[in-house]
Amino acid sequence: MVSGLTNAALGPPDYAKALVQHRQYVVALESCGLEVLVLEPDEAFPDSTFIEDTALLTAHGAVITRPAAPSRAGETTAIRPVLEGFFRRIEEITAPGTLDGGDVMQVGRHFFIGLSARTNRTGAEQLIAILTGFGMSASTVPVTQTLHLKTGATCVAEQTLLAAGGLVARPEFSALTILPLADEQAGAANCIAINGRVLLPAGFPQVRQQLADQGLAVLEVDISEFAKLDGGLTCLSLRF
Ligand code: CIR
Repeated sequence: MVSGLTNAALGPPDYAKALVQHRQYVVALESCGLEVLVLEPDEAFPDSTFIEDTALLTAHGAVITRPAAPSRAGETTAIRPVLEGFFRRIEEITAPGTLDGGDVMQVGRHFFIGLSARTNRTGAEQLIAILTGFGMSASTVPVTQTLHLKTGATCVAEQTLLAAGGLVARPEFSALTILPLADEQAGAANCIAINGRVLLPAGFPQVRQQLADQGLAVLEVDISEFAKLDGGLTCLSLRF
């Protein structure tokens, strides 16, 4: 993973520290009541720890994505057999569509799909058609300031987003409650809401308070080594 893609000028990750943080992340998920299946490392793909980008898992079926970064293109091959153990219905994004799972944000029964440097309109349209076929709905949101949609906004409670930068005032989110982040706290936008708790990246005490003020139970998880590769909390797992 030390050879993973990055735009962050934070230096290379410390691999030993990353392994410890990954174990702590798994423990945090388990403490929220989840059962966690940890896959074998895939040394051929340095970014494969960011497994969220390879698939979208829904209550009605799974979708294998088509990651845009050339070095990540083969990651989905190893995911299919794993998903086959859990899902009867598995759809797939196909060329020329590209889509990274980090661009897909579920809010209730609706999915927002970020149009980003990684997810193109064709990929988004394919996903909208698939989700509509699953009996769910989806729509697009432009993403210009962050790698993925969920780098800048995540759903932390029912119909409620924690959002940063240009995503705070997007008209697509006008029906939702937005908890805005100050610019210097933007790194906290990628949270995971699980079973009544919110996993928050460590190091953002103000945001911790902001979430606590909403009555949310917060659990901090340090993922500093993954942030060096532009990764956040959601990227490290597929949750269903
Ligand atoms: C990449 O550039 O693809 C990885 N270094 C980071 C992926 C982060 N994934 C995510 O936000 N879902």
